[in-house]
Amino acid sequence: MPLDDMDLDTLCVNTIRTLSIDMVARANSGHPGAPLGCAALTYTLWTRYLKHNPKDAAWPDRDRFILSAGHASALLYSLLHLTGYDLPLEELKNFRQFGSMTPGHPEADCAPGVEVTTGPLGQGLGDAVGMAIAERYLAARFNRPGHEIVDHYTYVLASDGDLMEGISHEAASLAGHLKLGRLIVFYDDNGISLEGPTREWFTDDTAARFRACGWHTCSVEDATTDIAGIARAVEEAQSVTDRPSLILCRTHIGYASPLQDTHEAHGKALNAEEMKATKRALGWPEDAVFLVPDRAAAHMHKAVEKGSAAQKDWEERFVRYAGEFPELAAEWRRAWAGELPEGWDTGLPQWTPDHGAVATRTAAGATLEALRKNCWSLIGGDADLGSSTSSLPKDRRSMAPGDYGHQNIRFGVREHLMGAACSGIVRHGGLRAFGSTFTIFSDYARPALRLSALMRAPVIYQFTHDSIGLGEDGPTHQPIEHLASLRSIPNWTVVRPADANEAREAWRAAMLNKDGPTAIICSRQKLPVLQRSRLSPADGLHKGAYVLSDPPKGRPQVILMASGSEVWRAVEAAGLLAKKGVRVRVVSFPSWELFEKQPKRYRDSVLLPTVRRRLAIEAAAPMGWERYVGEKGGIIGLDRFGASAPGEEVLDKLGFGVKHIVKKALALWQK
Ligand SMILES: Cc1ncc(C[n+]2csc(CCOP(=O)(O)OP(=O)(O)O)c2C)c(N)n1
Repeated sequence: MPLDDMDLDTLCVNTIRTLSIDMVARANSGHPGAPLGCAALTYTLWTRYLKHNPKDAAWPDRDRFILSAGHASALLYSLLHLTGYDLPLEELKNFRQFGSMTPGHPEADCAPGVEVTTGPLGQGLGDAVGMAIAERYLAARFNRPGHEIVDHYTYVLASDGDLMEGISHEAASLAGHLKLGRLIVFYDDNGISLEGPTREWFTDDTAARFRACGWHTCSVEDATTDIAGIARAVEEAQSVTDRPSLILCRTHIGYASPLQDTHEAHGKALNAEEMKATKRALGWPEDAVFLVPDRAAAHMHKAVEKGSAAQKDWEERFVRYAGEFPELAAEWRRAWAGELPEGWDTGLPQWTPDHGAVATRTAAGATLEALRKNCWSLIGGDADLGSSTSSLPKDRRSMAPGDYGHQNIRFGVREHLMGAACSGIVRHGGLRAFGSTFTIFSDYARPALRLSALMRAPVIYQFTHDSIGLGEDGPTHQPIEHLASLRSIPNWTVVRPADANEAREAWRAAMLNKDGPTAIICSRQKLPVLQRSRLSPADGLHKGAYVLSDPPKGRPQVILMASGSEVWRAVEAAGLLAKKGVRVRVVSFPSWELFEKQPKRYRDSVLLPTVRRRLAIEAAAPMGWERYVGEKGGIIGLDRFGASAPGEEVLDKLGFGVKHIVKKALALWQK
């Protein structure tokens, strides 16, 4: 059939299909199956329902589209190109090449319109829950009768793999509980995953599962081609406003190719013969490559006109809104410019030794309480440990189904989802997000933490119960390798405050970091508030490491450096060493990453290159401290798991007693 005779919808869908498989074939790598199967459903969504303006991918009230099945990236890139985003055909031809706008899996902002980084299955679904939460929170805060300034959907395309992953259970459960009616998920139910037919390992009744979690479900029998059926399902999902919706879409993976309905279609480029056969079956010229028929281009490009008009309408409505609510409008603009509200850090708590000993979790929590009051755009919560991590607001008011205008979110025992949702909230725009749990359970959020770093999403974590010092809960709850592990993630900032005042500064540093996630690592146990009239001020924390004290006279002979709960021990040890005639400098070292950002001159002024006798003290895996202590230095760390006993005793037994520190320092000094 000549292309001129092909009906317009089919022509457009086949353009998406063929572009996608051309990309994969050109790269000789990628995933042709899902784009062939899901082209019609995404085409229907993108051209009829998705509210977006390809010329302004950052328009705040756009619908969000999350490709949770990130391996189908060619599909997303084809849609972006065809609907008029700034993603030239040339970039489609450069699929999966170094420095292109079209990496193997979608990376946030690699091209305009790519909302989040996806690929590790299930993550996109978690991000989307965060986005839907952000939408409802902002709507509750800003919308006024007759002024629906925030009014958009979050759409997700999820695959079998997404729904097999554990995080999908967490996401379904919380989204259902919160009744996030503007979250609409398309499930690409093609019965095939990477290794073969899913009937051999995935036989859940997915619709029943989501319904049990409080979702609305509907299905499309032939989502490979039935555009009218897809449209009906979208409208049905949109009409259900009190529950999220799952649309089960029966599709054929690798549609029209010789590999249709087999797992070979999932992740292998079609060879030349298979490409020809597929194009023939689609009624396409079999030798055409990267062909975009004019009719298809013109039709899909209408998204620009439609989207610009929708955005213009929103902007006009916003002007009227700003006329009636100038203060809210000013707040809105500031937040969307990525700025914190004026006065965001005024009135933060201060501590003196007169307050007695204070756990850094308590101080961090008190700081958070003050920040939350100053800063409406900071939202987040805990994974069912808020009273232990001190992240609960005093009034205990939290987001609830239908009542979304509260800053605190009870994520429940769903750390992984909390991590992904926090990234989603931040990537939604207009908001900052935080999550809190025990440091040990950062493991449960690890895949999401890594992605937030990859996206440079400035999520803040308050991780507490930070070492063997937590005591009786024992080795299952005592983090050992977690500091090293978090520090090893590019773009992460780890801050482990030494006392209450450093905890406040840690929160300030986290709020000021717009470039990636920050973990504030806090103690369970109480720590003395350092005597700042004698020691340097706590705002030295912003430099990552700073001199806390120096010998009264003469050059230091030994440097003790420590983070968190070990700092006061280093200070005490320095006092005892002074009595033995050793001149000791004490360095509080809360953050390697902040320290590495300082000029060499500053770093040398703290670690004095000529003083080679340096001892690092940190109740965690020692890995990495070598770079700061040097060849002649030593480390008191942990190369074993902890033990269940009172915290001070465990610390003492495992080498963190002041006496042991003195002994090690003396040995270094005498070497
Ligand atoms: C967390 C995670 N585990 C494994 C993979 C590797 N992987 C990519 S796609 C896929 C499954 C493919 O099946 P499905 O999700 O149904 O996608 P389809 O075959 O329909 O394209 C797997 C295991 C991954 N991307 N993420």
